[in-house]
Amino acid sequence: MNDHPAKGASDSASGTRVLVVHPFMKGAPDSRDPQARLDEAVGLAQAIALDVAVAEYVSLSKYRPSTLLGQGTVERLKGVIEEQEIVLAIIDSTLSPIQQRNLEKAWDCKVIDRTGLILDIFGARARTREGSLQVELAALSYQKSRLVRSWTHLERQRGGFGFLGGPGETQIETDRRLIGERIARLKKELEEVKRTRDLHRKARKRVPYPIVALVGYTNAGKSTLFNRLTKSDVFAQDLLFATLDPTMRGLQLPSGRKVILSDTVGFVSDLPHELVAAFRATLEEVREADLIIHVRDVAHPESEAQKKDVESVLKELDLGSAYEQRLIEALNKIDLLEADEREGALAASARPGHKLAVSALTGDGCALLLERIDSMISITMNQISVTISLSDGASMAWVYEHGEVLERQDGEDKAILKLRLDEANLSRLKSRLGVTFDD
Ligand SMILES: Nc1nc2c(ncn2[C@@H]2O[C@H](COP(=O)(O)OP(=O)(O)O)[C@@H](O)[C@H]2O)c(=O)[nH]1
Ligand SMILES: [Mg+2]
Repeated sequence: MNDHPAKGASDSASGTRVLVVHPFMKGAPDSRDPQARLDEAVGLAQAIALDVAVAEYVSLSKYRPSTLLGQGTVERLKGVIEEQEIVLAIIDSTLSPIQQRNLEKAWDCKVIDRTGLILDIFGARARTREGSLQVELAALSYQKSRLVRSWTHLERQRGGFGFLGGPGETQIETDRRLIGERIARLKKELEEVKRTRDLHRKARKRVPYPIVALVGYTNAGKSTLFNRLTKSDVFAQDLLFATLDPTMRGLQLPSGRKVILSDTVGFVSDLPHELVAAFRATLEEVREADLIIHVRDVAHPESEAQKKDVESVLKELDLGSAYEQRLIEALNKIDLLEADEREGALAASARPGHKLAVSALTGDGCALLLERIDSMISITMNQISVTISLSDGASMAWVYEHGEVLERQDGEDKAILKLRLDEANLSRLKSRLGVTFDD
């Protein structure tokens, strides 16, 4: 069980010292690479500035109801926790409330599971009202389910008295009722926020610069790329809100055009289903982005599956038709590829298109990426509104073929369309008869 040494990690961060454990079933049918899983969990912990002192994966030969981990492992880790002055242990799995409590007792430190950790991250990162509400809702539902599941145990512990509740009511029931009420209130508020969402979005759209959002899996290298691209940029330091929100920074492109770069919360594999809504809400900002950079770890064993996950979520975010026109796929970590694979990737990115090979670590390909962002932003900036007669089928078809239709309002005999066009097509459209440009 202890055949892989505990990995010492950064001691530079001043945050809470944590232990990260990724337990996996020995010989489970779909057992994926445990090291990759562990790396992801460590990445998640670092996302909220926890100081990962020790990280290891542990194979389980059987499921142990009391502590999940085997007794030998629990004892061995107790030594590690004491020696390393760990104050928080993260178990990258689902713990029952009883397992959580037993581990806390055995180790004399706080213990959280994967859902708890992800909830914390979402809570720290939610930027919109809708995002915060969704996260709070998920957190309360999580808490409530824990109360339900620990019911018998706690009731016995309390001796069955219910001092605080009504007649015959136990504390747990009171807690559940309070949480239930809070959940109902949150749901109502959430409805309201969703209803007025579009109004807010329009108001916020007045940010004077286009927004470029980095999306992708945790550990794909989003933050590294974010730092690399904005590192020596004076505009980044100039922006007032750069200091207020560390996940947004200004960036001046080679042409001199200024944009805001936004580092979003990362995707995680096997996201607990009760967190899906909260996760989507934290991605709300991506809907406002003028350009999306999908950062991929091409050296990851599950790179293709991750790509599909990200794409299917993006599709559901209601980003408008043909959002792919506003997307760049950054094939990151090419420094980890074999030389010939790397050459192939770099050659591919020299061709015009939406794929670009980079290494956020070495800086390879980053200059080209900035240029590509520049040229794509100049395309996405041409947002226009035109009126086309409904009988002019040819113009209508042309617009759909060459542009991205963002909005369409059909009248009696005319339609008003809001669309994005690149420079060349814009001038072509201007020479078409029967198309009127609004304002
Ligand atoms: N070898 C290599 N490692 C990278 C590269 N980009 C990021 N990393 C490493 O991958 C890990 C996760 O990076 P991070 O930027 O935190 O990923 P994020 O979760 O997407 O923000 C860190 O250990 C980085 O040092 C790269 O281009 N090459
Ligand atoms: Mg990050």
